[in-house]
Parts: sequence; structure tokens; C-alpha cells
Amino acid sequence: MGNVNYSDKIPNNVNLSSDRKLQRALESWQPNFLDWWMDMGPLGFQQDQIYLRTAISVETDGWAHFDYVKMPDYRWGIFLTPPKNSRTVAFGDDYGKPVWDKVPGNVRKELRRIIVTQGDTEPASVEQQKLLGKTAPSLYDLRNLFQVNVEEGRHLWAMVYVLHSFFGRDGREEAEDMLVRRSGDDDSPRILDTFNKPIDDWLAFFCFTMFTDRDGKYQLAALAESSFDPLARSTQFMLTEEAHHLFVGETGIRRVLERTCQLMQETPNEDVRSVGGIPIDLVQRYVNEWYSTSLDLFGAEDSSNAASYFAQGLKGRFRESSKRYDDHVALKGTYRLRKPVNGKLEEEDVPLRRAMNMVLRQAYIEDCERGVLKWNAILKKHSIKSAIKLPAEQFGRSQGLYANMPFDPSGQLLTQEAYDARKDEFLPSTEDLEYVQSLMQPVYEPGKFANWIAPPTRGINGHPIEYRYVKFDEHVRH
Ligand code: BYC
Ligand code: FE
Ligand code: FE
Repeated sequence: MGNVNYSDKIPNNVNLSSDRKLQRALESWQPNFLDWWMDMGPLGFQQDQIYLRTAISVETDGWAHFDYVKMPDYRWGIFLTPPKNSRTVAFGDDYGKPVWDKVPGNVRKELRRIIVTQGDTEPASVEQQKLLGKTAPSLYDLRNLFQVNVEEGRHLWAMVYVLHSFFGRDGREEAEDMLVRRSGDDDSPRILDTFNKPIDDWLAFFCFTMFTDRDGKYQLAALAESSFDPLARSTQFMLTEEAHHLFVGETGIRRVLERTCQLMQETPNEDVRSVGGIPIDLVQRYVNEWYSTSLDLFGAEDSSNAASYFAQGLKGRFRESSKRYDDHVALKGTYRLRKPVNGKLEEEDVPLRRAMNMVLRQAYIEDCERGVLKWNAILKKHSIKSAIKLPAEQFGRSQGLYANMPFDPSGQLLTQEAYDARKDEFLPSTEDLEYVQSLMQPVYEPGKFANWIAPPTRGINGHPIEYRYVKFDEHVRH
């Protein structure tokens, strides 16, 4: 049951060959996906051998197989976590009833929208990261980038399978559109704002995988609770791949800080810029930017959409079916929000269901804080007084209650003039971006690392750090 069938054109554990119509639909989408990958995937590395992991089973442990593959030969496919016997609706109005194997007509539109929104982010992130291989700080990091990229490609497959399988013609049209929209395009952008922002350097990449992929973890976990069982099982398996993306981000920033500390100690006046390091305050500004845009991805604080998704059993809370919550109907409680009224924040209680975006976001914030604590432990170890801090929820927002208001990172509302005057203290300035860009010189020699980042503590899959994680095709110059 747990093994993936690799003899089919599309690797899968859903017995695809027994459903000829679905198989044909997916096989006709596949070449378009590959065209998209060659066009919008990592630029310049499609002929090289990358040491990648591929899913060979869907059991929680032992699903990963490591080997050298060229990215276009990666076995993208359809892998669902095996069904649980007699699973029941875990929350909302239909709590306790059997889960659904098909899409109920009354929630079809909402479900399709959630699946399309989720699916759209996956190719978007690959597009955003397209050029990063050109400036990788090591072969180890280059390989991690490509691992993340191929898995985001597979996450798109996961959502396209659900659309093709359960939504008929309009599902197939939505699947086509996933390959048409482009990150940052004026006419046909990706759906959510964060996925239209450029990721031009590795500091931004590490912040993105730390904060934005982590939104992915929480959104996927919320969908893994869904009463629509094929969606729940698809997203559950996506979560097993997601852990590595978060690891890349969290340890990436940790290694940057580690290196910065070393350079500070070696340099008079702790002037790390003069020796090509990334100053802590600059890291803080990147954190401010990527954390706040990732908070936007949880949607509005007070959301009638979120209330109906919960009521209808479409999208639950983090670990809804564990012991975390006693009340899975959530018709009783309230949630306290701080709404801006005439320049002040006034507390207001909203019905709990309307605040489900916040409940999910709260779990996310705690997870981010745990990661930041680990970063700060590095600074402390080097006796450095400053620390990285997550900005207040009001800062830098484009969605929700605080959208486009001039809050500073501590949560103080400034005048627009004061904010504009101090913006370069809060967010990466043009000069910051140019400086970081100037550090982005590729290092492709096994075991060597760019000056601005420390090596990791260990390599991939038990291999040493100096392992040749990418073998370049001799005909291609990098
Ligand atoms: N940008 O009632 P609200 C990942 C819109 S990341 C633009 O709160 P809702 C990954 C909203 O559409 C996880 N527009 O909305 C990470 C609505 O529009 P309408 C992705 C936004 O629906 C890294 C209006 O504002 N997964 O997997 O409750 C690499 C009112 O808002 C935004 C999902 O997002 C925004 N940020 O909440 C690769 C899960 N936020 O109806 C992958 C599926 C809100 O007024 N999506 N709006 O026109 C959802 O569950 C929900 O759509 C959202 C938004 C939580 C995103
Ligand atoms: Fe993903
Ligand atoms: Fe991811």
C-alpha cells in the first residue's frame, strides 16, 4: 500500500492506471508542466546531476530515496498519505459525521478556491527562486535550493491531481491556469502578494524558507484536517516534504549569524561590512520584511471566509484532531482583536469562528519565535548583546486590519511622514540590497563556503559537508 508505483508514466500511489480518463487528463497536463519547468525552473542547471531525495513510499519514515538526478528527470508524481479507517469530520457544523470522498455540491466553489490558492503558491515560489543557483554560497546550498524547487513542483502536482480528479472540466482549466500565471507579472500575477515579490539573494531565500514556507506548513496542516479526505491526505504528505524547506531557512539564517559573529570578533569596531559579512541589523530588516509579508498570508484577522471554511469543515486549526482543543464546534468562544480606531488600537471580541485565521497564525508565530530563540542563542554564545526580534503584528502589513498603516516594528503608529523618514531603519534599503547583492558570488568547489556564511554542522543523508552534492555537466559552463 505504502509504495509508490514507478512503472507508470506518472509515479503514484492512487492506482492511476485503473482510471483511464483521469490518467489521460494528467498525462496531457504533464508535458505542459515540463515546458513550464524548463522555462521557469532553475536557470542554467537542468543538465547537471543533483544529489536529490525522491519519495519512494508514503509511510512516515523511510519514504526518501537519495540519488543523483537531473532535475527534468525528477519523478514528480501523486502521493497521498494512506487513508485512515472511518475518519470523521474533525470540526465545524458536521463534527463527527463521516468524511467525504467526493466534493459536496454546496462547498464546491469554496473548496476549489482554497485548492487553487494553495496550488498557485507552489510554482510561484519556483519562479521567484529561478536565478538563485547562479550565486549559491556552496554546493551544499545549491543542492538544497534544487531540492526545495523540485518538491514545490511536486506540491503543484498534488493540487493538480485533486483538481483533475474531483472537479471535472473547471478543475482542468484551473490546472492549466497554474502554468499560465507568473510571479511578479503585471498582467497575470500569482494570486497571493508574497508570491509576487522578488527573491534576488540568498538572505531573502533563507528568510522566505524560514517564514513563508512556514506559512505553508500551517496552511497545509489546516487543510490536512479537511473533511474532504483526498485533500487532507494530499496535504498531509506534502507536510513530510515541507520540514526540509523550513530546515533550510532556519539553519541558513543561523549560519549567516554564526559567520557574522566570527567576523565581528575578528574585526576592529566589529565592522563586518568591511570584511564582507552581513551585519545583524541588516538581517533584522530582512526578517522584518519577510515575516510581515508572511503574516499577510493568513488572511484577514476578522474573516467571514475563515468562519465559513471552519463551519463547513473545509479548513481546521493546527492539529485540530489532536488533544490541543476540547471544543471542535467553536460556536461559543470569542477572540480578542486589536482594531485600529482613530489612530488608536481598541480591543474588540469577535466570535471565535471569525478569528480562525488568527488561531492558526498564533500557532505559526509561536513556531517562528522558537526558531528566533535558536538564532539568538548563537549571538549569546559569542557574547553579542543584540538579538533578532520578530516585529509586531501591525508592522509592514498589506492585508487585514493594519494594512498600509505606518506602524513601526515595535507596534507604534507613526505619522506617514515619520514612517517614510525612518523606513530604511525598518526594511532593507536600496543600499542594503545592493550590498547583499555584491556578496552574492557563487562558490561551487566542494566543501568551500562563501565568506558571509558558516558551513552547516553536517551534510546531507550522512555524507560529509565536502561531498559533491552537485556534479556539473562538463559541457555547461557555470
Ligand atoms: N494576498 O477573508 P480573508 C505555501 C484576500 S504558503 C492577496 O481573510 P481568506 C508555500 C482574500 O482572498 C500557503 N489577497 O480571506 C510557501 C479575500 O479576497 P476577496 C498557501 C489576499 O480567504 C512557500 C480578501 O483578501 N496556502 O504553501 O479567509 C513556498 C479577504 O481576506 C491575501 C493557502 O493560502 C494575500 N496575502 O484568507 C511554496 C491556503 N490574504 O474574497 C508554497 C489556502 C487575503 O475579498 N488559502 N487576501 O476577493 C486560504 O485559506 C485563504 O485564501 C487565505 C486568505 C488564508 C490565503
Ligand atoms: Fe510547497
Ligand atoms: Fe515548501
